This record gives sequence, C-alpha cells and structure tokens, in this order.
Amino acid sequence: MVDDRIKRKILLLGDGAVGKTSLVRRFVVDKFSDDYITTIGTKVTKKDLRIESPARSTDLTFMIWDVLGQKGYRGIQDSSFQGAKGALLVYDVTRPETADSLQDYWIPHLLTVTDPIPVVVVGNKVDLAPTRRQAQEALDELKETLEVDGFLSSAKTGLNVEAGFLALAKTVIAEANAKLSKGEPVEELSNPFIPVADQIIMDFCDVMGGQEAAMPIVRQQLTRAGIDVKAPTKEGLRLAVEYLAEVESSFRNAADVEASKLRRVGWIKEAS
Ligand code: G3D
Ligand code: MG
Repeated sequence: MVDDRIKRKILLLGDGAVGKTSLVRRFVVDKFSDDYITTIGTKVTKKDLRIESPARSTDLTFMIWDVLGQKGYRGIQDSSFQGAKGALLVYDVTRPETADSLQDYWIPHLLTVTDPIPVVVVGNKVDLAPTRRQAQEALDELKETLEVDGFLSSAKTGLNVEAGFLALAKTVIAEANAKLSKGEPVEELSNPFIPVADQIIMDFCDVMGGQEAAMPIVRQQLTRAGIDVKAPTKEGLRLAVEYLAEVESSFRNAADVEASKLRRVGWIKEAS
C-alpha cells in the first residue's frame, strides 16, 4: 500500500449566480472565518480529502479557488487560473445560456492560460429543474461534447455536491500518478502572492464602487509598481499598495485611506 500526500489548486468556474460559492460552502466545513468578500473576489478555501483505491491511498488537499463570477476582466482571471490542476465547471440547469458559456467562454479562456487540465461539469440547482429527465438529457449532451464526467447537483439539498468534487479529485490524482510514472515533475502550488494581488485589486474595486471605474486605475498603478500579475512579488505589492493609497487620497479622507492601506499590507504579511 502506497501512501501519498499531494496538494492541488482547483478552480470553480462558471457564470455569476450559478451556485459556485454555495457549492463550495456545502462541500467544505469552513473552519476559517470569512474575512473576505464573496462574489467579486477570489476566495480560496482548503479541503482535505482521502481518496482510497485498491493500490494506494492518497491524502489530497484541495485549494479551491472560487474565481470571479463575471465574464470579462480577463487580466485578473488569468492570474487566478495559473497553476490550477483541475476545474469544476458549473452551470445553472434553469438557465441554459450558462451551460453555453462554459463552452463559449470559460473553457477556451482557461485553455489560453493552462495546459488541458482535468475538468468535471456540474449542472447545479437541479431542485429547481422542471423535470429531472430534461436536465439529465441536457447534461448528457454537454458531457458528450466536452468528453468529461458530469453531475446534476443541488447546493440547496446537498445532492451530488460531494460527487462532483470527488470525481474531480480522482481525475486529478490519476493525472498526478501518470506524470509521476513518466518521471515528469509534479509542480506544487504557484506564487502565494497571486491571491493577495487579487484580493488587493478587489478591495480597491470595492472602494471605487465597481470594477468598471477601478480597473483602468489598477492596471496603471500595477504597471507603475512593476508588477507582473502572473508573478507578483512582496516588494511590488507593497509599492502598489502605496500607489493605490495615493490615488485614493484624492477622493477619500485620510483615515479611511490609511485603514485600507493597513488592511492590504496585512494581507501581504500573511502570505509572506
Ligand atoms: P455564484 O457563486 O456562482 O455567483 P451563489 O452563485 O453560490 O452566490 O448562488 C447564487 C444564488 O443561487 C443564491 O441565491 C443561492 O442561494 C442560489 N443557489 C445556489 N445553489 C442553489 C441550488 O442548488 N438550488 C437553489 N434552489 N438555489 C441555489 P440568493 O438568493 O442568495 O442570491
Ligand atoms: Mg460566488
């Protein structure tokens, strides 16, 4: 019996309001306090799993990245896709257009950043489907087109929530084992400052009252701080925090600006 321990970053992808955050809440008994905004930021949640197979048992830690719910903003999304070793693609069975956008947007976009990685498709909110059979047929078609495994789930009732994540876990492990047996390196998690950069950007967007107004400024100031969003450094982020505070001081009072700055510096320290 071989015992393995591996840590993998996986992504939850899909349109807004399909139930990504609800699924991860269902799946993970989150012991850490939610110090972070839900919908517009990327929240990273940890989940330990033990996957048994006849030949070996594997302790797998999933780092689940609940990525920006909206399409667009590719810059930030690109940086959160880096280093992912699997993805759960989620759509809402009551809104067929959310299934289309997995094919039209999320998958192609993912493939511009990562090599092909294991994915599992999840049709969520099956508790709201007019008929289960119709939902199943639509899912089967999608599974066939994408050539992947898939499930109908409900974050509300809990149906198949584990099944989706576990199916992904098994494919992710199979992939890692295949790499090991070919002697290829199995990379670990990527740069710890990527989620921090994301968090700071989202925090600034909140302060600015939305991404539309904030993103051009963010881009400008990150460039000024010399930050490569795919490989941010601690020093670069400290500088970016200074520059963003400078911008904010033209429209917010000094105490608020300072509070934001301290919060962001704290995130950088935590990741160091
Ligand atoms: P997102 O993270 O993909 O944007 P959320 O989606 O998890 O925030 O869910 C969006 C809304 O759908 C939430 O409703 C949530 O409660 C609801 N929801 C998520 N999963 C299910 C499900 O399986 N069944 C049903 N019936 N509802 C679900 P609110 O009203 O809180 O915005
Ligand atoms: Mg969400």
